[in-house]
Amino acid sequence: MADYTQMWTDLGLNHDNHNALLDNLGQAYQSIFMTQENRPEGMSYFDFVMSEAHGLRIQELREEQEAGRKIIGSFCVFVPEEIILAAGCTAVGLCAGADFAQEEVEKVLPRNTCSLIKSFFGFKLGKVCPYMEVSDMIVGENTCDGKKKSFEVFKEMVPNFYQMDLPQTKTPMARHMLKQEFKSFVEKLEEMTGKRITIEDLKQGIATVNAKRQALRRLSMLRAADPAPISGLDALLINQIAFLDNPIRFTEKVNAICDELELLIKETKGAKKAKAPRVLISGCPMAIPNWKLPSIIESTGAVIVGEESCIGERGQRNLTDDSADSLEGLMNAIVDRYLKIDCAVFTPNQERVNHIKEMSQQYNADGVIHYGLQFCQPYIMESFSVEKELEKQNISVLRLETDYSQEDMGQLSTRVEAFVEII
Ligand code: BJ8
Repeated sequence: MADYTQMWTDLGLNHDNHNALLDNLGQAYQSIFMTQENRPEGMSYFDFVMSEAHGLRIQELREEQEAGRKIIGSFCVFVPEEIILAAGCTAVGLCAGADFAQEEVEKVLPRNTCSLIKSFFGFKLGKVCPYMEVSDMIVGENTCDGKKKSFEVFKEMVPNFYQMDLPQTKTPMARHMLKQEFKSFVEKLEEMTGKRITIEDLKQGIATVNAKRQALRRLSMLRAADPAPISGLDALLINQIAFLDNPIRFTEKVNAICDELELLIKETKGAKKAKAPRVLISGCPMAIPNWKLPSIIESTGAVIVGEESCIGERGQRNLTDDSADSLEGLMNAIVDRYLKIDCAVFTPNQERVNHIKEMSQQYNADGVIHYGLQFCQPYIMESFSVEKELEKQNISVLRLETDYSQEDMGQLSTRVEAFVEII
């Protein structure tokens, strides 16, 4: 890796903390990803992106800034990338997948807050996330109570914070509200950039994001093969990188690895053995670098064949209709697309259970592991009805609750091994 010390200093990172984080991450990556057998060659690009996630990619973002682009950081798939690109800005997902500076975090947040929220506070307080520090604006969205109340504290720490309100139902009134919110977001970006978004800009933004989602969808579908041509860990990594990388380059690389996977499928070559137990993961998002549960699952010899998650199919599966020829029409299409996201903060949320059933069938899963982050009420509450409905269809379910610590590794492994044996 080149020397990025000056860049990190300019961004105000804390060197000691940041070096400690990079060391830990590097070791975890080596032991989790680089020890896998039968990895597709196309993974070398994604390994490279990861190795340069705090280096070259940040340098690129700073070069974009120098050329006049604004960088918009966010925590949720409800923040529309189409609109950000149309405004001539770049979207990045912010770090929220590892514990950091927990003692400091617990001075400002209750202990029983989910790990994802504590994580982004820790990255801010420990000054270790270059994506957060390079962002010209950070968007926080009112989804669960944990996020929206924690943003009241978080916005005191970041000068450039923008709060987006979101509905919790899908009624016509809720749709109207989301549309108003997205319109306000357009106005905010136009004010920041001093430029009006045109129909062409929005069509281009939609085309870029649709192409990215189509490539990820293609990758998902290829995992239906037996043997699965790519491990769940590698597929998750690609989905995580979708939030960091340049979208056009990323799309090309995902399509390239899909070409390779198609050949592997023809030759019945897989990342795991044929007839390996096939697991679908469903639940809370696994933000980078949260690889704990997938690595436990795949170390049993099982293969993860899909993620019903925002970093996975829930976040990426629907395309935005780009056929309208007015800004109003395109905005309507964007609202319709985003209202299809079946996050557990919505009530009722039958679409999510239906989608889990669909995914289990489509990817020939032998069982579903429901992953809930401790203290995440929306997903943990919903996990009971998910389990009931899946069991009616004879789909085996294991409900797990965990956090980002390593303390429950032994207990989780025991439960996952027992589950994999029976499916
Ligand atoms: S659209 S899933 S990315 S909100 S884990 S912070 S829900 S207490 S992350 Fe999410 Fe958007 Fe929904 Fe997707 Fe709260 Fe639960 Fe924590 Fe969560």
